[in-house]
Amino acid sequence: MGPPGPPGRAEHPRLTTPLAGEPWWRSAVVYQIYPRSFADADGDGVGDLEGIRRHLDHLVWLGVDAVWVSPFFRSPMADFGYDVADYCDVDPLFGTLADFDRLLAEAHERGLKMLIDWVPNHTSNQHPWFAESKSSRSSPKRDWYVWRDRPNNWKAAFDETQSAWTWDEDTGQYYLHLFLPEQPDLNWANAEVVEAMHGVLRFWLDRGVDGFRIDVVHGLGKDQSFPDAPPETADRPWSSQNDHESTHAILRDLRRLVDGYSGDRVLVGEVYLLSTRQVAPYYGDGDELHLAFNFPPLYEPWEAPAWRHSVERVVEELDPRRAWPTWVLSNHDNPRHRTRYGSEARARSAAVLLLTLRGTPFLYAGEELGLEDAEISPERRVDPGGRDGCRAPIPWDASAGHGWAGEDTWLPWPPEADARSAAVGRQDEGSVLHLYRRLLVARRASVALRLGSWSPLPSPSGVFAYVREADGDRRAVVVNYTDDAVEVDLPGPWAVQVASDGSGEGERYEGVAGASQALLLSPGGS
Ligand code: TEU
Repeated sequence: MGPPGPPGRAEHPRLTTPLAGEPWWRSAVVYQIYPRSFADADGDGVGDLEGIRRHLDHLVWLGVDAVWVSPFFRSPMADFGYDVADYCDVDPLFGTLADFDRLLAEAHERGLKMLIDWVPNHTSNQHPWFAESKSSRSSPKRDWYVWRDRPNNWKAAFDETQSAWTWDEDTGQYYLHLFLPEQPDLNWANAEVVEAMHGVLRFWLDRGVDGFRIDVVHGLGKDQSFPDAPPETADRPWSSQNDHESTHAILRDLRRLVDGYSGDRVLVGEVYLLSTRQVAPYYGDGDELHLAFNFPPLYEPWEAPAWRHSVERVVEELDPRRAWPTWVLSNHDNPRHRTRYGSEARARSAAVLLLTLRGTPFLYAGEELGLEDAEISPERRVDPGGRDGCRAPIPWDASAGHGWAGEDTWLPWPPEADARSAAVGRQDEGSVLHLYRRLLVARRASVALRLGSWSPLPSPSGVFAYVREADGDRRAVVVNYTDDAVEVDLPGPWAVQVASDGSGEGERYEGVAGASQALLLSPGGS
């Protein structure tokens, strides 16, 4: 690794929106917190809301604009909170509603927006609605879930041998669950379900949240004839295939509800359909989701042609709709990109890419520390979907307990937890943590990076290069995906503003991108 870059002392200016009328979430960088794994204040080995509150200053120092907190609602935790038993209360494991209100107030005091996770496709089987629905065929809530005499061929998530239908002995019918049997699907074709779930959104909007990340949003509308999956895809979970037109009317109603509140509240949908063409319609005509996750880039290998293609797909599909893209490399469902790409140098370059593409980036807590997935021995496995590795606890310092109040954490620590801890990273200006901070400082100061246009630059094999531009402000980005230095001639002059390995920052760009290096360039340096 090259010498450390210049001191990361630059203060973060307040986020300004120089292009009048731009909602905050277009220029924002969102930071995902998986609450079990972030920080533990009460010593039970599981993170909690008070733990998050105590680390808000880390996020301010880092320079993110918004936080998305994965589910902390009452839950039997079959899917670690994505099985909700009460949408309007905090699970005692994570704290209380008062803890949430305090967290939200303190985030807002620091200028941070807060999104929460809304899980509308399914409840827990322990939710009182499901208990009532299951109690008899004539229950007034029978139709709140999906009951059928015969199953179709849909597969549940996590285990391709598992049907998406489970037989209920008591009432002699099957119920639908795109995920675990403990996660029965709500029936969004039922108007009472819609009204009840709108009530959940109002509950949190009235408390002041800035928006929602919507779980499995493409699952809501279902073909009421429940046709079989075609033979070619019958082995894949239906949760990654359900794409029915009736979802769009549901989304337009949600959008109207949310836009009725002041403050540019935002809906970010998890559209887990692995084609950008299928994701794009979920923005509607500016009247459905404000933002949608687009996962194809996350599943691309670390190769220039694959990324160029993936980014061009986004431009082609989203631009005609004037839909604003999102970018995500890591989350609580996938191996971290540091682990997937196989080296720290690549993970650093990926950070430059993530934070300079056109759209709203989502960071996953711990990626700013350069964390790898934890190794999970068979006896420590807890997740039915095999996703424990990326959910390892965040090491805050180099002490034995890494800043967690208890001794035994729910999952083991990630590799190099001492050296990668937040405290150690802060002391080292060459750390991954300081790289993220410099990139976030650069973004805040550049309208081109936050909101500008994007155009590809001609570049040699193994390199992906592009320009961002707005209001006379310009930045160029060069990402070298290869493990060799490559000459990349750009009509310049340019200066190195941020280098993934910290080398040459503030100096003239000499027309070479180092091995696995990415560069953010600003005009000048002649
Ligand atoms: O994920 C939806 C989803 O489709 C993923 O589960 C995906 O199939 C898998 O993780 C790929 O590895 C959301 C949540 O993000 C996830 O944590 C939940 O388990 C799931 O919904 C059910 O609520």
